[in-house]
Amino acid sequence: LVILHFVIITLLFVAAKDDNGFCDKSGKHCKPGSGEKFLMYDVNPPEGFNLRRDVYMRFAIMLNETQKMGKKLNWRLVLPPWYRLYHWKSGAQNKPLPWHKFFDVNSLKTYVPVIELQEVISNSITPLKIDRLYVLQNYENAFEDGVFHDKWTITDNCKYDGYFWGYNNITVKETVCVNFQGKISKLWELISMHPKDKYVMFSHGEIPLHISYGTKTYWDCRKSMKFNTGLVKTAKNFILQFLDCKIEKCTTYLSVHWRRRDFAYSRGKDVPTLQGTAKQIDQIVKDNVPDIKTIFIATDASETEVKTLENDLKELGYKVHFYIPSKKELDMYKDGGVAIIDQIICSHAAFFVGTYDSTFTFRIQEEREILGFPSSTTFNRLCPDKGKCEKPSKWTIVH
Ligand code: GFB
Repeated sequence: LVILHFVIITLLFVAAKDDNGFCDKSGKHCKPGSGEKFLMYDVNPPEGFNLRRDVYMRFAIMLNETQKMGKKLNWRLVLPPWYRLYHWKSGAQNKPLPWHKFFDVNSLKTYVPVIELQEVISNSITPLKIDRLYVLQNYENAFEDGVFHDKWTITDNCKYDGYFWGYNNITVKETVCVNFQGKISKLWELISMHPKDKYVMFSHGEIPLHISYGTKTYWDCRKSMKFNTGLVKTAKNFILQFLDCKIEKCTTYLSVHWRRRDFAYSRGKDVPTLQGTAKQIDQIVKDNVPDIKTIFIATDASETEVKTLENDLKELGYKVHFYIPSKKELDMYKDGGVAIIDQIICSHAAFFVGTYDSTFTFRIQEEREILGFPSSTTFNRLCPDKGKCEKPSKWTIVH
């Protein structure tokens, strides 16, 4: 028994010293090897928080899927700090924000080995020098021969349009321009051309597509994206205090994600007018949850619009709530945290109504699927005042 023990320990030690690291039998618990490598990415600067969450999932799944096959065990996915997001208007943030501000990073780690960029930087004695930055670009014509093929081509024309997540001392040894289309797993082909690279970065991480959208793999990764526990606590306190509910699946209120700002003017044909919104919410309540008299609204609308909707709904006999942070809360949670609190409150409602084609709405719908609400209470949308109103797609959970 002692000899066997010795052999096992030696094998583990040898495996740990190997560049590739090792996984346990289940493949779930992997240890990186001595030659750690870092996969970094950046997203098209104007994209919002919730689209970025989807891009994270594409990279996380890309890494997890290879690790399940016992490969690439020495790679870690670097969490790209949140910096200068177009929709964050309050001015409460001007520094790059780490992921643990918004998410439970230990929970992310149950799915894939991730590391905050700040940690990578502070673990390194010299300023971070990325070995290769691949600037991804779309092909001019995605269907050249009438078919969409997964492919990439190295070109000689591109420019990095990001900000290195707000860090001005990060440099790049070599930039490679790549026209890319198709599944994200194809990025390994690019990476494998330079096996000695330790820090590899992709810009425009939104261009590669999910390996498999909506599958069990997708949901396993999605479930690991738990929010920061402080944000969850604040949202739950609000629900308890104002919405009279202390259970996961509340029965006391209806929630609405009312996306305004750029949606109100650039997607006018998909959203109701300011005047039409209250009438529509009233009809939805009457048709679906007639006993409910309390409404929670999550929105990016202006103060005047908020006041108008609040008054209109009150006139129709409803109690209306918005989560409005104090100055101290805004400083602490930032716009990103406030938006997450809004999302959590929407997630627990008896009935949810979202905005067509908003990723903010999609993430709430996913959260409700994880909580186990019937999908009829989740996949609902506000319609334009007049004209066609397509039902939202139902992306139900796969266990
Ligand atoms: O999250 P997001 O990608 O959703 O971007 P869409 C919208 C951002 O606006 C959120 C704020 O991340 C928030 O900062 N926001 C929107 C809200 N709704 C709410 C809300 O109910 N409460 C709070 N607190 N904040 C896409 C963008 O937005 O819309 C694209 O990703 C582009 O960049 C497109 O602008 C038109 O999918 O709704």
